[in-house]
Amino acid sequence: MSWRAPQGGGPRIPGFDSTDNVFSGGSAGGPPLLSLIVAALAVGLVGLFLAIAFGGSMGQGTAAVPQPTQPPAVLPTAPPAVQPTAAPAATTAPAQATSTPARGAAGIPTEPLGPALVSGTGTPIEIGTDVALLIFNKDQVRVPNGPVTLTFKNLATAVQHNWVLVQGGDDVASAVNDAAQAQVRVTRDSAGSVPPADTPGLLVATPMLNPGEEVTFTFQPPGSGTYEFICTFPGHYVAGMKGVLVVE
Ligand SMILES: [Cu+2]
Repeated sequence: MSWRAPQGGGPRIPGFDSTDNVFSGGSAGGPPLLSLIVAALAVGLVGLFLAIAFGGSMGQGTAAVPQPTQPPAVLPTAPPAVQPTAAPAATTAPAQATSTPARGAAGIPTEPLGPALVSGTGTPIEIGTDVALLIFNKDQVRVPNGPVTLTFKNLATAVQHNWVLVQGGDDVASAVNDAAQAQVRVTRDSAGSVPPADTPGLLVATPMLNPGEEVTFTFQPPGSGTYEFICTFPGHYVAGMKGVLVVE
């Protein structure tokens, strides 16, 4: 009986009263723990958002700084790379211009030459060639004493011709023709078969004209007299391609 009392009074001991433990622990610690957990979560979330916000903004700010720095670093580098490329191109052009005088020095004239060549205008005359034969279309032309403006036309369809006036007859013409042939060995081109300007007996000479070409120029004959004109293309003078200019 007595043992029931202590046992019955067992509930008086809080440690043995499971009901008390459950109610007392649950009712007293439940609300504070939840509040702490929620608060911790809230603080954690806020901290996380702040970390992301600041971290993101700082990250962007940090990345934005190097970006403006990189473009300037690339742009100054690109233009110098292009400019050195353009400079060599400009250097190539003068080299080509240098090769042009070299061809002129080879002895192929492109303009009329000779000591009788003058500027201005004179008595106009026109001399052509035959279409197929190695002859001029005029074997004698008469002009008054004074400047003469000649238009020479190569009317041939397949042969080069020129017009060369000499001070003298066949002897001088032959020597001038030989001087022209010698230029072929220098130029290695039939277009170079033109007597040099300082050839003795030469008055004026046109460049070698291709079929269909013509040239107009003015020259001053030394005075009244008869002057022989010839074509100095290889073989043409000896074939009879010549005529006379009579200055009255
Ligand atoms: Cu000819």
